[in-house]
Amino acid sequence: MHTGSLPYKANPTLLDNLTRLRVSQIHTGLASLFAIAKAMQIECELFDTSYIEAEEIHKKFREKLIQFSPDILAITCVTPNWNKIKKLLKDELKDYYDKNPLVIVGGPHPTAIPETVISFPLIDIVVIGEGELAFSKILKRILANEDFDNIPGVWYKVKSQIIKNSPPQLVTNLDTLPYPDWDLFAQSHLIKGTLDSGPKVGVFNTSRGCPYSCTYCSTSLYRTLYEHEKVFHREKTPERIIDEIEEKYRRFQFSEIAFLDETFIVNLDRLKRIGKLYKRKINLPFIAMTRPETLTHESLSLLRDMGIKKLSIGIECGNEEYRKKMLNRKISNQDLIEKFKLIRYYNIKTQTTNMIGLPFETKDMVLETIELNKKLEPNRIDVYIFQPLPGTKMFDICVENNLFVVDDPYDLDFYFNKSIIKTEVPQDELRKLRSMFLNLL
Ligand code: B12
Ligand code: SF4
Repeated sequence: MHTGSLPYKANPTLLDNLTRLRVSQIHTGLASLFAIAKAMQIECELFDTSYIEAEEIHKKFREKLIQFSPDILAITCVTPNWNKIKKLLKDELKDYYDKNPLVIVGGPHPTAIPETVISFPLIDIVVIGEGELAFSKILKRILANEDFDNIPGVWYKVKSQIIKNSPPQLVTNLDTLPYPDWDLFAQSHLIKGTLDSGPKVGVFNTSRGCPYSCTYCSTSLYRTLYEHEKVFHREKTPERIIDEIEEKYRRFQFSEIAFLDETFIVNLDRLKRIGKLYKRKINLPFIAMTRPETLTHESLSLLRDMGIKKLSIGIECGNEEYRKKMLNRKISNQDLIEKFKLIRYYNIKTQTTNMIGLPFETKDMVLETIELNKKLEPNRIDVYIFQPLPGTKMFDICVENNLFVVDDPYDLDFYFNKSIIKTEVPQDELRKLRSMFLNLL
């Protein structure tokens, strides 16, 4: 085993998106982990593939390994990056890097299928779920030259034996988290759009644990994972949120804010309290995501008074029955139309997110989604071709019904441009239908 026995120089390299994303944001999960590592005086560098051409990634990674010579590689992994990460580790660690670093992988993909991820020979540790508590303990153990037993949410290898510790623990009080550390990210992550001169956007999480359970989303997996915890949805206090934004504003002077919470409005009382402080102390335009159910005169007037620019709202499918039964989203089309009217009344822009190519979805149903978007009159429409995410109910439905048309169900297209399941509507037609959405604008 090479864990716990090496003389660690304690240099975790945090490896970001392994796909080139022209318009990407600071990864708030990694920023939180950087803060933890740095507080322990651990020297960190980021290998960030956001602005690297796909064919250059391996070469640049090799250069980074030589230049930084890390003892630990800490990797974040979403499902579409899994195969790329495996290839990178296999090609570059085995042949070009003789140091045998400790490889730790966390994020949504290992959280969904830890068994598969830890079984990959070059991976030593998998962190399931929220990473702060586990990562901090792992680093302490490394520094003390101890092994990783009894760290909740951590699976690790001793020789080839896999040790599975107890389920992960949630950070119950989010105010105890360190302020995210943005220093290792290129400043271009703050720039909105593809032009270097675009407005600067600061990204923040104010809560964790979406209270809903859509069948295609990883939230239901997370909820099951944390069944033993008393509270799943947690919120930072308004004071902490404002302080965090102010601290970052002093350093980075962004002109807009994007709140990354899955559902920004859960607790109206909290929104009121945030609203007051936000207006007085921050007063920057912002965007947020929320569930349509949460939109009322009261919540919308609060958001407007805070200076909201745009709300992003999931529609997903225009067929009411499919949306309710298959996606577990129970709002009616008529209510959606009313909600969007109400948003317009408050002069707030909207963006809808939609999926097409869902299991058993017919062409008529896709046309219903287009029709509904037409009625909602959003300012921006995002449409993704559905791909099942591991650990979700929809993934199980695809397995049960033998819908996968690929050998590897984790080989997802990063941009959700193609389907990997048997769809009622042929792929070419799906792409044509997709462009019909954009013609609505
Ligand atoms: C906002 C958001 C985005 C934003 C911003 C992401 C960002 N900059 O952080 C944008 C729009 C850019 C985005 C893009 C994508 N997203 Co997104 N996103 C989200 C959302 C709603 C919140 C993310 C967030 O802020 N979380 C809070 C932070 C603090 O948590 P975190 O990043 O997960 O990190 C924690 C843990 O995962 C863990 N961890 C993560 N990495 C590591 C690494 C190590 C070593 C350790 C120890 C721990 C660890 O510790 C962190 C701290 O607790 C989530 C839903 C969710 N519930 O998470 C989906 C979610 C993460 N996204 C998802 C997807 C699929 C994507 C895209 C692939 C889609 C696309 N092609 O556009 C890309 C991938 C981008 C990338 N490389 O990460 C899926 C991932 C599912 C999966 N199985 O992979 C999720 C879960 C939503 C879903 N559909 O279920 N996303
Ligand atoms: S509301 Fe959004 S984040 Fe919450 S379960 Fe549904 S899709 Fe996931």
